[in-house]
Parts: sequence; C-alpha cells; structure tokens
Amino acid sequence: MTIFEERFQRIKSEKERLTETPNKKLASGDGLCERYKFPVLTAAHVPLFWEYDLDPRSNPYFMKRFGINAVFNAGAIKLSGKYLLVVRVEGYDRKSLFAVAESANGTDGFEFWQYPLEMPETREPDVNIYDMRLTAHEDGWIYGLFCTERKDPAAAPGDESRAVAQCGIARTRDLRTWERLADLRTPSTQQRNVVLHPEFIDGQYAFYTRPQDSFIEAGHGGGIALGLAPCIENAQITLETVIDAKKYHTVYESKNGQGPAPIKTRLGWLHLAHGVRHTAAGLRYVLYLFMTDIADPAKVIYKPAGYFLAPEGIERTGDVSNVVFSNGWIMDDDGSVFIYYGSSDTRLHVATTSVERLLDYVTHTPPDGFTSLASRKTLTSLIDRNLALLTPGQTKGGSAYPVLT
Ligand code: M1P
Repeated sequence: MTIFEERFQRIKSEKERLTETPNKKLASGDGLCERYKFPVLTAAHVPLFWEYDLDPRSNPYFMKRFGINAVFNAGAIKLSGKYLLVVRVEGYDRKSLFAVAESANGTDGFEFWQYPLEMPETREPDVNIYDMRLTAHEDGWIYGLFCTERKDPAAAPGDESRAVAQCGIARTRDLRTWERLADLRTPSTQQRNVVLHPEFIDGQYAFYTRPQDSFIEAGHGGGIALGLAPCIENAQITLETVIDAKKYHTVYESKNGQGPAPIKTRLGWLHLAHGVRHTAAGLRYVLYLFMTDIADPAKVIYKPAGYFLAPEGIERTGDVSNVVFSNGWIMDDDGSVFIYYGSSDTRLHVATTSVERLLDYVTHTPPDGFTSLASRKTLTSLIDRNLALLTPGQTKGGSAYPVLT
C-alpha cells in the first residue's frame, strides 16, 4: 500500500466515524439546559476534498493542501425541516470563511455543503469575515450580519495588527445565493456582534449593536445598544442607545455582545448574550440571558444574575481559552431550543432546553445585587424558604429533602 493509500483510507474512515457517531445528551447539573457528549462540529468534520489534493500523482504523501484550523461560532436557522448552521471555518492561514452545515435532528450528523458560502464583497474588500447572525425578518428576507475586518488605515507604519471591525450585511432566501448590501454605518468607530431584530420597530429596521472604541476593547461605548435605520440597503444608525450596559464586578464587566437574534415569547423578547471579564488568566467569556419588553424592546424586564452557561471540561481550552460564544439558536415548533455555541474559538457544541424552561429561568432567577452583601441576602432568603419546608433532622449535610406530605 502506498503512503497515499494508507493515509487516505485511515483519514476517510476517521471522518466517516465522526459524522456517523450519534451524539449523547448529558444529564444537566443546574437544570438550565443539557449539554452533549461530543461537539457537533470540529475542524476534523470538514470534507476530505476541502483539505487534501485527492490526486496521488500530485499529492503522493496525501498532505493537506488547505488546512482547516478551527470550526466554531455559527449562525443557525431551520429551513425545510433541516437544522442549518452558517459556521465560522478558520484556515491554517487565519482567514475565516462561512460554510453551511446541515443536520436532520440538530444535535448530530452535521454535514457541510460541498462548497463554502460565496459572500459577495462591497467596494471595500473584506480581509476577514466571521460570526454571522441569521435573522428571518418580517420583510421576508433572511439576513446575515457579520463582522468584516480590515486593516486600520490609520495604523502607524510597521504596525501590522491594528484592525477595524464593522458590520457586514447580506441577505438571502435559501443560504445559497447571497446579495451583499452596504456595511452598516453607526456613530461608533468600530462594531462587532451586530444583530438584526426580526421585526420592524416604529417602521424601521432595528439593530443590536456593540459600540466599541478599538478592535478589542469596548471602551467607553460598552454595552448592547439598540439603533434604528430607515432602510436596509444603505443602513445608517444615527443614535445608539445602550440597553444592557457592561457593569463593574459582573460577568460582563469588560464587554458584552448580543448573541443570536432574540426569540419572541409570550412574556417578552428572550436574549442570549456573551459577557466578558478580565481574570489573572486572561479574558473569560460566558453566556447569559435577559428579557426585553415585547412592546418596548429597549426595556430590559428580566435579567438573572451571573452566567447561564460557562466553559466546562474540554470547552475551557483551545486557541483562545476560557471562551464560550453563541451567535445561533433555533426554537422548534414544539418549544425546544437548540443553542449552538463555540468553545475557546476551536469547536462548536449544542445545548438543548425549551422555551418554557428559559422563561422559568429568566423570570425566577434573582437579579444581580452587585455586592457580596446583596448576594448574601438573596441566598439567605432562599435558605429561609427551604428551611421552612424541612424538619430539623432533615438538614444535615447535603442530603436535605423537602417534606412531601
Ligand atoms: O475570542 C473570543 C471572541 O472574541 C470576539 O468577541 P468580542 O468582540 O465580544 O470580544 C469575536 O472575535 C469572537 O468571534 C470570538 O469568539
């Protein structure tokens, strides 16, 4: 057997096994959602014919000719009964591409479409594009908003890392053919994590933005903001109003960002977002939830304290460690919710829950009191209520149980 044949057979079977292995729902510790044993997509899931030259004459060692480094942060939508992800696929060359992967059940068996997505450009070419949020808008289009990154023209000579992030906008009916529109214009110098609200507000397109001063730091503008634009083809926001500010000593004290488009529920708009804080080991990204008023989406009506989902186990390590990030979720007709989240800028996972569980979570989890004293009061009141349910002999150790009479 030649080197080519041996490597081809082995790598092909490994890839087939990856796609064919059923995922396994894990028991939930905190009851908020269920994680799964395996990531839904990794770099190893991309088709063989993306990375390798399959001709033994030109590739006798069966080497990768276009290496994929990571597959993570995905926009999500359900179309024609299929769970579709627009995935961030990052090459060995550090560029990100978008590619669609589909599954019949949303938790395993994801397979990539043959070619990466062809995203048209504006007159100002993109250097890097990533983190698409999909919105099925009431105007009938499916919009994809994403970060377009270019070198900062104001970078000093020799500074090859200063970049400008802006919001790219494209629309489609089927995820196959895309029409690129002008980049969003806002009063802020940089934008990342911009998301289109699914409905018009006051007859205008509504955008969740994240005003930021520089490429990495949110700076003065930190917080999730809402801004309106009269048209989408040349969208311009003149006023960004922060609706969910970053705040000292919280899980979103350094910066935050809207995740996917919010889900409309009977109690309000349900939002998934990421929060970032500094630690001695670097930045830590977690996911949190909040709810805004149906009639006034700028008004936060519920916001549980702390995180909803934080990196665990293998999720904690990767190219950018200690990160979970979500830009895609799907609510099924039966109220099931599939949350797709990237871990450590390396792989993509799913967690499942239901809209009723999420409503219970946002409406019954106490808000942040912003001090240790306030947290102690919150905890004490829960303990008081629980002890009223228990008889004295039932409170030893961790095995207390309620009196079910
Ligand atoms: O590296 C972590 C994340 O950093 C960025 O998010 P934010 O703008 O909130 O810092 C994004 O580049 C995201 O893709 C990445 O996962």
